[in-house]
Amino acid sequence: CFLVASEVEQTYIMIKPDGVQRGLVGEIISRFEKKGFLLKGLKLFQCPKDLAQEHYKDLKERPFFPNLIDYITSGPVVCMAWEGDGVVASARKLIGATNPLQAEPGTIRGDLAVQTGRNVVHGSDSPDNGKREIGLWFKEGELAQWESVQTPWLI
Ligand code: FUP
Repeated sequence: CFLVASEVEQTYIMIKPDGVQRGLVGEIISRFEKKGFLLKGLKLFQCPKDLAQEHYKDLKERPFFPNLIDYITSGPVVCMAWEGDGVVASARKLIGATNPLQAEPGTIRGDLAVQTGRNVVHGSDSPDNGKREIGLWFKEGELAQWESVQTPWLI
């Protein structure tokens, strides 16, 4: 008999060039670590134009698309894969609304950003897109095969 391990949910989180330039990398990573998700992939990366276009292909017809591509490729980004139950929706909550002026205080965008076009961080919007985006941004072998060593609960 074959046991198929149930797939753990993963999301693609990216600190955008403004987050890197403003020295917010540690602060942003911290929020996901403290929440308790598992870090599976992490790298600083200069995104080529074609990858940015593929990543945001659903927004291709939008008027802000060329600016979005220029922004994402304007400097290095921090690519991350995070894992855990419900990580996709939870990460979106931690990140906050697309427009930082509408993002709640306590969220990353609510605390750290002002402009939609400089909203410091990306998070996948569904588990399927999580898989798609991790596949786009990471190569085979770049994700760590590890489980966090946590102290077991006392009860
Ligand atoms: P989000 O899922 O919150 O990242 O938001 P979207 O996928 O709708 O948008 C992706 C990125 O496009 C945003 F992070 C910033 C940019 N954008 C604009 O520049 N103007 C807009 O009106 C909407 C989005």
